[in-house]
Amino acid sequence: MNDIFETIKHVAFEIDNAIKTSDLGYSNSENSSGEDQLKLDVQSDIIIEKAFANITSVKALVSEEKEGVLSLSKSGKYTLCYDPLDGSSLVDVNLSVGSIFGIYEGELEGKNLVASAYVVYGPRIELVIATRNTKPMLSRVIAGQFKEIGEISMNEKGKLNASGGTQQNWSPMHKTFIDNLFAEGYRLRYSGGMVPDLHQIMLKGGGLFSYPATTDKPQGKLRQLFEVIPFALMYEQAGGEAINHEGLRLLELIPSHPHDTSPCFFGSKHEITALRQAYGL
Ligand code: AHM
Ligand code: MG
Repeated sequence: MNDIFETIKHVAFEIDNAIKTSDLGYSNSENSSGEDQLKLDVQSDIIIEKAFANITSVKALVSEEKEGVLSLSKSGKYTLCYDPLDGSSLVDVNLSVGSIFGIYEGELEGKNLVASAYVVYGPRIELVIATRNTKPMLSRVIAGQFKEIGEISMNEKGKLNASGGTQQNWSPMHKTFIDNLFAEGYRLRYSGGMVPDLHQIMLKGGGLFSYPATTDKPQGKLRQLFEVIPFALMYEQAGGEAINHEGLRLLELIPSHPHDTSPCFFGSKHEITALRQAYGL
């Protein structure tokens, strides 16, 4: 998989450059989830597609910005599912955004995710890679090259709380749970970009990130293959947990369509235990 990780490093520089220099307007198209695509979403998708076109270990690409599965190398072992520019609507206000990659071997379901990676485009470029038997490894660009900084481990209990979705549309159960966390002293952190928000919680030791089922989005917003499942591996390998609203490990999700979404909760062990109690799971 090293060829895949090296290619991700390469595209990270290109996407970072596009973020810093390109037109921030909308394209004339929508993605499969019915969202207007920014020119940057499309450009980032093309950067990744071109970079992986000749990587023989990759048999197919599935992108948040493409409708179906794009076949690549016949001899390839892995399918790369990715969100080329998550949180892209935050670029115009100059907040951090990211790219997320899930590497699957076999059918596209949680149990077949073998590794995941994400890039944070912020004041610095950072990359985190996790596999089934390694903790998430943080690298940071220093003097034009990615340099390994160290493994990420979460504490048993954290202090941060990030809960997405329109609050008006939360269930009373979710609202009570979140209110109780704040009453216990948790601090709000939510930028609206899952990559920097989940990254912050992991690096600051722990806490909880939720994107719950809401009345307007009963299946949540975040996509299983490119967002939810890759980050579930990160959290589990860092010593945390990642479950859905029914208590199922996100790494056990079986999407029936590449763009399926799922309510999702990522956190340290203490907060996920509290969530299970509050949700009666
Ligand atoms: P995107 O893939 O269209 O950029 O949307 C994903 C983003 C996540 O980064 C973030 O956690 C969530 O959408 C924010 O949604 P909301 O504003 O509903 O809380
Ligand atoms: Mg996204």
